[in-house]
Amino acid sequence: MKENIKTTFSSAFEEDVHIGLTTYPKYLLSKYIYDKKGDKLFQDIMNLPEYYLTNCEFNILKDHTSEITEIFKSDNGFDLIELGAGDGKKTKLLLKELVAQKIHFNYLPIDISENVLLELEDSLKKEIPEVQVKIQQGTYFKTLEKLSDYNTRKKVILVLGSNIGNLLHTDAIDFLKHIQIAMSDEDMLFMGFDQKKDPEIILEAYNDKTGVTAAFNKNLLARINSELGGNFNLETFSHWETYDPESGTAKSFLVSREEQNVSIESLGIDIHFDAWETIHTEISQKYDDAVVEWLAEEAGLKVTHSFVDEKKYYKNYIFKKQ
Ligand code: AVI
Repeated sequence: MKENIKTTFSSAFEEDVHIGLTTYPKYLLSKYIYDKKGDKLFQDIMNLPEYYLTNCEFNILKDHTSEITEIFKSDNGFDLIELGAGDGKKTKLLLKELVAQKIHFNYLPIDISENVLLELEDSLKKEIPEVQVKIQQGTYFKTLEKLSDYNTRKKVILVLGSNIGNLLHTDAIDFLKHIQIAMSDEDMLFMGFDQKKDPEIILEAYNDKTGVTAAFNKNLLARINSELGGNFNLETFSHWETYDPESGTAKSFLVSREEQNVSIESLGIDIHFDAWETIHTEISQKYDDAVVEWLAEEAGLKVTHSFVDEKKYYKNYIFKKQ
């Protein structure tokens, strides 16, 4: 590897790639998987038969819709705020029920992507025109801060998809704390947590036969090639998944199948890989009640309700401030 001399970077992506690939063992941050191609690959993952998470959460929302909306509602209406709204397929189950019950609420989906929000707004206009939608473009935390001024009536914050699982416990506590700070006493947080289960099922979910997850993982390298002038040969890296049933942590890696040098033009560096050297790319944490309760406690929250699917693969919890 050449001398590590670069100290100014033109983007956070550039800086994080530099740090991750010049550290031992090498790593890249999973948030950078999600460019346009990465978003599309994640959509494809959600449609895979092996990726049980989406269906399990859909079934929980479908089977417990009226129970959940009953807990959400409040005499003078409420604001339903969703972090990372996506296509809203699962949320629409709740929205339809709230409309059918003539419950007063506003729906405020937050997403980093304006495109996603406009598409969601459009589909809601067609499918459930009664819903009052106010899209909020921005990062979760900045928008949440703005929304904490929004304290005239009850807030219910939705975070679906077990997105928290991509964070280490310390970062997950930080994330929950930020939400807790934006909440007042009657507010609620409704969040999905993928559960510990047969390790075989977890490994299959992150290592599908068709290779979609491998392409999703390798999109990190594809992005470095297209945005930072890298010359990664994607064929020389294998996607590898592990699951530790003790900690509940699924880990994704890219493994270099040969000794090689990769150059990244905008960083002005060559990265050396030994044969079988790894890049750690993502964690997908699996939980049980004890861990969820501990995370909540650490963040100043408490669990008030939980809902599980038939197979007990996935749970949605409701939290309030302690
Ligand atoms: C977005 N996130 C919750 C997914 C997960 O299950 O960790 C991302 C993903 N990675 C591989 N497959 C799906």
